Amino acid sequence: MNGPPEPFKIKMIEHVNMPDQKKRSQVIREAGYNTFLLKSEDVYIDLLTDSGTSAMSDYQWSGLLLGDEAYAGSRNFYNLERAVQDILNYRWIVPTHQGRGAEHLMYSYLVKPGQIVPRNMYFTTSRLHVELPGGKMVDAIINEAHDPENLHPFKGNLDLKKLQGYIDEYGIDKIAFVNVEMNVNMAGGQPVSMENLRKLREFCDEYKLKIIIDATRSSENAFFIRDREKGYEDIPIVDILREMMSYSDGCIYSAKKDCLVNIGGFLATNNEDIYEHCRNMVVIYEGLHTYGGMAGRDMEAVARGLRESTSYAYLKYRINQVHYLGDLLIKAGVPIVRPIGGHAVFLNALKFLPHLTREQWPAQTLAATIYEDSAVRSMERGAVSKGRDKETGENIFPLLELVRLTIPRRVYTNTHMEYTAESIIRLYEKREAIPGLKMVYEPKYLRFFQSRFEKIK
Ligand code: P61
Repeated sequence: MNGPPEPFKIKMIEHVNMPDQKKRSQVIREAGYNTFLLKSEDVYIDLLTDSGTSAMSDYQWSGLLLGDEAYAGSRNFYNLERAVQDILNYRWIVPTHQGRGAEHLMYSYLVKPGQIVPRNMYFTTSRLHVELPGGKMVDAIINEAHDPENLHPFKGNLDLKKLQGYIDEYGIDKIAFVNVEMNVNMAGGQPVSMENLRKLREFCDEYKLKIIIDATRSSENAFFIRDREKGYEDIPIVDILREMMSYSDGCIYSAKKDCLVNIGGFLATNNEDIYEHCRNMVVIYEGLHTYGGMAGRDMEAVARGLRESTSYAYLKYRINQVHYLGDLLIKAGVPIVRPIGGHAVFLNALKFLPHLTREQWPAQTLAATIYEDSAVRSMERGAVSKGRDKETGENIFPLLELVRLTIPRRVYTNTHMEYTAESIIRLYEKREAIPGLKMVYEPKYLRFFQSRFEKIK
């Protein structure tokens, strides 16, 4: 057997289409070779993202019927507040419509013009919400994270020497706070160790620096701590999560991932000033502080999903499925980021398509080609996502030029994983014949969502 069997059974299914080769070639061309611009109905297996794409449980669905849609003081808000207090160990919570709503409130309060925010590795929306109030996000992850083949078990760790370097270079007053993402998305879904968090807290205490966690994939990070870190083998996931968060001053959370819901988010903190400010600002941008842009029923689903996400049996099955796909590709020699991460398998496009130049957008090309081959949708995570240098306007070409095959939670079977692997292996065998792309349209913000490309003849 390929790992633990599913700790659930399937109660309802959704039909999907398999467009033929002619249709696939036509629609990907019409989408400007950008998988974000494809219609969902033209996709057979959707590995674009694990965000908002999970299958909810019957416990969550039944919670929807218990939505208290009062404008103020909904019962479901208090259920969510209790879940966050129980599991994440924070006293105060401010709900938001999704993760970036929480980033906006938290980061616009904490960042002053000219300040920098060291973070293990950038995420697109996080960086933008640091830049909009005049800040700059800088990379503070260990060097191993930039090497797709390095097998460090906690490639999400922060490098305290890099942090010290930023303090020496910019001065302590210029550091807004330290930002730590759990199971670092852009690094390949790589976890942060408890030891690293503990040492980071000691370091930041010396300088009176705040630590804000991006806890979006913290349950999956907690799983890796239990699996890989000495002393945590038998500790319940909830206790691991509570300890992780205890080293921080607050968190932002996109509930669309680990909380197994289609929409929602929040920020949470033990810092009264942060809470006061964000509770006030949420009414301008999101909605009243007891719903923050979510319906009562959405908050109930988040509260229940957050509790479900701490089941060890569920997390083991979940991460095992991601590893199942990754292992099929490794066995066939396909270059992927290792160790395999928590939410996705990342293809190393620079090694997959070494005949393309960086300006021919290897990861964008590979994502489009996979769709054309098999109607499997993936996502570029390389230079198109990274964007341009704010000062020089030049394209930045990061070391990691990746295609993300992101596995929605509880949605696909291992046969879907096999179908996906077969397509990628087939393409790898004829990789020299794959032509690159040129960019023909580029929007100003978060260009990867809407940019358009043409095939180079
Ligand atoms: C994703 F292509 N992630 O991975 P929101 N922090 C972190 C995230 O992963 C995250 C957010 C904050 C998405 C959706 C997405 O460039 C992209 O609830 C670690 O999406 O607002 C979201 O949370 C923001 C895809 C976002 C992208 C931006 O697929």
